[in-house]
Formats: sequence, C-alpha cells, structure tokens
Amino acid sequence: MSDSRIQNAALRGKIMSADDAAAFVNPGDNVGVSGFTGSGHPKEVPQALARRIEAAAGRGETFRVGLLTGASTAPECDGVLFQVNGVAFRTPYQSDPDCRNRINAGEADYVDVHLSHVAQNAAWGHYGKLDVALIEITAILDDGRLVPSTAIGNNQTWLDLADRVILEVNAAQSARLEGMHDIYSVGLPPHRKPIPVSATADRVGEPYLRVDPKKVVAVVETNCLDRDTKFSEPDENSRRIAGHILDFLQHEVKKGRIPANLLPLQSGVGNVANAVMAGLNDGPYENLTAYTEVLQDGMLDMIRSGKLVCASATAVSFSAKALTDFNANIDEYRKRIILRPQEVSNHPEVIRRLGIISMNGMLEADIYGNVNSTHVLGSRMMNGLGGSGDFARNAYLSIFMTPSTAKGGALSCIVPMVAHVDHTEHDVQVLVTEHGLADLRGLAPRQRARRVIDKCADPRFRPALDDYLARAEKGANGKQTPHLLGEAFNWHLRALRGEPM
Ligand code: 0RQ
Repeated sequence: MSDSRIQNAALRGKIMSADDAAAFVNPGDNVGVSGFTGSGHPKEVPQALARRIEAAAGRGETFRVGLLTGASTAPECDGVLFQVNGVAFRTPYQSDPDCRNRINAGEADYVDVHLSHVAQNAAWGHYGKLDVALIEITAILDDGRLVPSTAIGNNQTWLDLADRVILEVNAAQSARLEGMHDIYSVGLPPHRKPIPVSATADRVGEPYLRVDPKKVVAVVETNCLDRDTKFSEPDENSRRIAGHILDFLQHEVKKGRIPANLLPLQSGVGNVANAVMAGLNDGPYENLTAYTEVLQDGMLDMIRSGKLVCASATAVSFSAKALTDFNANIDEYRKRIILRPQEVSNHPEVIRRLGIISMNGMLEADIYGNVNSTHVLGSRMMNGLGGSGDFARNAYLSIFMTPSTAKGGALSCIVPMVAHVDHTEHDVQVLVTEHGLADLRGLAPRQRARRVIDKCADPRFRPALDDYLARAEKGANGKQTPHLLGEAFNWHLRALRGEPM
C-alpha cells in the first residue's frame, strides 16, 4: 500500500506505527479528529492513545485530552478514549454510550454547539489551542495534497490550526473516493465573501485537503472499514410519521408553495428519517435533491433508483450492505454525491438561499412548539443538537418528529413545557407524531397549543394537556402564552419519581 496510497516521498518517510504516532500526543493536549456519524474517523491512533492513557493511569499519572470532532465517531475513537476516562473536554455532537455516561456523571465537560459554529469557534480560540490534528484520509498525492475519506467535517480547520498533524491513511476506504469532495474555506470575518453555492450540485472548492508538510509528525497506515451503522426495518410508528409528512408535502405541492420535485431535503439520523426517505422513494417525485449533513442508506437507495439526482453532505454513514453497494458503484455515485466541510454543508447562508425542507428527530415538544432534542428529563444529555439548529432556523420548512410517547408509553413526548429548549417555537414550523401532523405556521401561541394537542399528543395524555391549557388560560398572568409556572414541570417531576406522567 505504501507506494500507491502515499505518493509523497517526504511524508512516506514519516510512516510509523500507531503506538509511535500516539506518543506525539501529550497530557492536556487538544486533539482535533476527523469523523462524522460513524464514518471517516481515525481507527488506530485513538486506540494506541487509549493504551498510553491507561498505562499512565497505572503509574498513578493523570493523562487526559480535549477531543474535538466533526460529530459522533465510533467505539474505536470516542469509545476507547472515554472507557479509560481519557477525555476531559469534548465537543460537538456525540452518540457513544461511554462518552454519554462520562458526560452525565460529570466526568467530562461537554460543549454542545451548532455544527456550523465549531470551526469558527476553534479558530477564535474558544476551545483553547489546538495541539494535534488526527485525520483519516484515503491517500497522499505526490505533491502532498490529501485525498479525504468518507467524512469531511472540520478536517481542513484542524489541519490549519494544529501544531502537529497525524495522518491515518486507510486502505479499506475506496481510492475512488477521489473527486467526490469539495473543500471550500468560508474564512473569518471581515474577509468572508458570499458562498457561491446556489444549487445543491455546485462545486466551489477543490477535491483535496491541504496540509503544511512540516507539521506532519506521523503517517499511519490503517485498513479498517467505517462503523456498520445499523438500520432496522421502519416500525409502525415510523411508517405513520413518514406517511403524515408525505401527505403534507403533497399538499404543499398542490397549493403551489413548493415545486413538484420539492425543495432540497435535509434529513436527520435514525430510523424515522430513513422511513421518510423510503416513502419518498416510493412516491410520485422525480429529480429530488438533498442538501444535508449526513447521507444514510435511505438517500443512497433514492440515488440508486434515480429519484434523487444530487446529494450534498459532509459525510456518508452506511450499513455494511449499503457501503458494499457504495464502493462497488462509486464511479456512478461520485456524479451525484458531493462531500463538503460541515461549515458549508450546514451554513445558514446556503440553507436559507436554497430553501431546505428540514426533518429532524426530537425527544419532546411542548404545546407551544418549543423542542428539546438533547436533554432527557431536563438534565441528562442524549447526543447533542448536532446540525438540527443550523437547519431548523434557516430552512424553508422546519419539521420535527417523534413517536408521541417514549419508554413503552410511560412518557408523553408532548408536554406542557419542555424541560430543555434546543429549538424555540420561532424555529419550529411543523410537529409530527404517529397520530398526526401539526402545521404551526401563522398560528398564535394558543392556536398552536390547540393544534399540537389535537394532532400530535397520544390520546391517553390529551385530557391532561387539555386540562393544563384550560387552567392556564384562566390562571396565568397573561393570555399570550399562558403557563402555570408552578406546575409546568410536574410531568417531568412525576417521571423522575417513577410515577405515571
Ligand atoms: O432511549 O434507547 O434508552 O430507550 O431517547 O429515542 O425514539 O429511538 O429516537 O433514535 O430517532 O433519536 C432526538 C435522540 C431521537 C435524535 C433523538 C429516549 C428513547 C430512546 C432515542 P432508549 P428514539 P431516535 C442530524 C441532526 C438531535 C440531533 C439532530 C437526536 C432514545 O434525533 O439526537 O437532530 N437529535 N441532528 O426512549 C425521555 C422523552 C424521550 C426519551 C425519546 N420524551 N423523554 N426519553 N426518549 N423521547 C444528525 C447530526 O447532527 C449529526
């Protein structure tokens, strides 16, 4: 592999083992890694670093790092480092169970931030100095340019900011990814210019990452596939949620508010999102496009069927079956897929310009339309808000979806007041559960509450929500957004005590 994948002679001279490369990371360092929703993350050096951290702990020494990513990574990156309690600081979106447990135990500081803000925050120094960039790529060209892997995320920013760079060249990633990427620098104020993306298919940068070769301290050869992202067959609730969204989009087309091929789609992660994509794939639409952050199995199916003509994202995250198909037909997919830095895939300017249909999951919504995507019962972090806020505020249509209940029906996902707000009522236009879809556009708060309860709440919880609203309308200190502040969180308090909500 060394000759074909690492063509630059100087960087070939830096090839070493993962253990030797991990020795370039010091206690207290901030490490910016590649990786976005289980793809394109470094596979070997984090494991070697975890071994160093464990050995240090065995000697009674403290060895912890700051970990900055694109989004969630995988067990061999976030997982191993959090298992040895080696991460003191983490940003942004994560979904690893060990990482989540450390965060919720107060053992790691976690900064949850809009994905489009991470690169500029890092450049402005809000996370301290970036010591090391640890980036997975697929090849190094003769002139030192880097061929990116299955996720772009914040890679160019980490390469620019870090003092030391470690490259993992992964032979398991297709060499034919070359040309799929579009690296464009947004820059920093006051030097920013309009981003020249006016259609999802527009390429505005170059297909390679760049690094100052003097900063590269190690090149590690790896051979490991991305995480196999598991998707189950959509359950009944997911199919119903998807059905409501598809009916609504059809209605919007009939009204002439969106074109027959819809507007560019953004779809969150998970099974509901995939069910919506499956529904669109079976539906009457042609020439669909996507301007999203992560491309999963559902969208790949739509590209294969010809329904989706172009998809722009920052990462691909597939099941094993979809990855096999992606790699086997990559020359065709390269004509349809563009991978960009997350600062561009999630940029408010482009999202507003294109007019996106944004669809994301949530934990709970309140009767007025505020959405909690992140905190279980107010205090426990689930994953993070990821890019949902980048899209929700700036999309043409911002849709949030969830089953109406959680934990086997014990918890209502429609509550009087959310216990944490990620998306305010001003950024939420449509709420959907398996029971129905509440189109909240143009409605005043009390009208919104009526519609959310009638359309989205589980029938078992409707009487209690009706009762709350009626008493709030009488007893609150104003009629604009009536709340009974003394009892707005009673539902969560009962759930915390293990009582029925
Ligand atoms: O927990 O597995 O322990 O039972 O939350 O719930 O129904 O499986 O939903 O997988 O679609 O995830 C919001 C987390 C939904 C996701 C969230 C419990 C429930 C279960 C998961 P268990 P489901 P999903 C693109 C955009 C934020 C980021 C985002 C998310 C677990 O969509 O992380 O949108 N979104 N990014 O039991 C207590 C409630 C609950 C609840 C569900 N009301 N109270 N627990 N659960 N509702 C991607 C990126 O940005 C990278």
